[in-house]
Amino acid sequence: MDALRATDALIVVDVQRDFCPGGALAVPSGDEVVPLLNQWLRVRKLYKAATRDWHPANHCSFQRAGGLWPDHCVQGTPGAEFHPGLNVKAVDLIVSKAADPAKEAYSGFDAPELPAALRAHGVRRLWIGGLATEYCVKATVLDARRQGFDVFVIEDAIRGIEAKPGDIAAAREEMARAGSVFVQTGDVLGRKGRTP
Ligand code: VGL
Ligand code: ZN
Repeated sequence: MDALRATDALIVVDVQRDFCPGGALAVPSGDEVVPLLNQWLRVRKLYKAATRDWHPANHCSFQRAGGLWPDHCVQGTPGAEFHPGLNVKAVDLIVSKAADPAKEAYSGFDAPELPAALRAHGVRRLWIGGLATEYCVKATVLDARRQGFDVFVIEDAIRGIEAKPGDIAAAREEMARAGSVFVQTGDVLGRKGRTP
């Protein structure tokens, strides 16, 4: 397995209360990614970004506006907070996305400050985990590939919604077809979360 490099970055996607069990749009076992991503957040060498879904109360993706989803991750509400166990203090950049009421934005790259910061830091390769596999993780991974980054998907640190059977598998296939590589945390960081 590839060793981590100084030109690598971690992107933690949408690990927020509303996407975890008990939240408004809970991803099954979504909270299980937290201890794994905390291991990644301990790696000093990585530039670290965390995206958050950051909707205004009248966002077009909400069912009462004709969208697909129950109200979730409304700016400034408890559901929009990062999971309380996530080591947010270790994050270098928080990226808020989908704040325009008229636009859905699943990808972290929809917020221009993410690609700008990655380029400013000379980042070439991305390690990506978080929620949800078929939506914001997939969209972020595909945009990263389009923008020329090498992408590693942290397989044990993603969880999906599986609105219908096969959705997660299809998303994984799409990410693999786009040239991203699936890795396990322990294979990269060592079994005890040792930092290489
Ligand atoms: C997401 C559905 C709606 C996600 C965001 O973070 O994957 N999914 N908004
Ligand atoms: Zn959303």
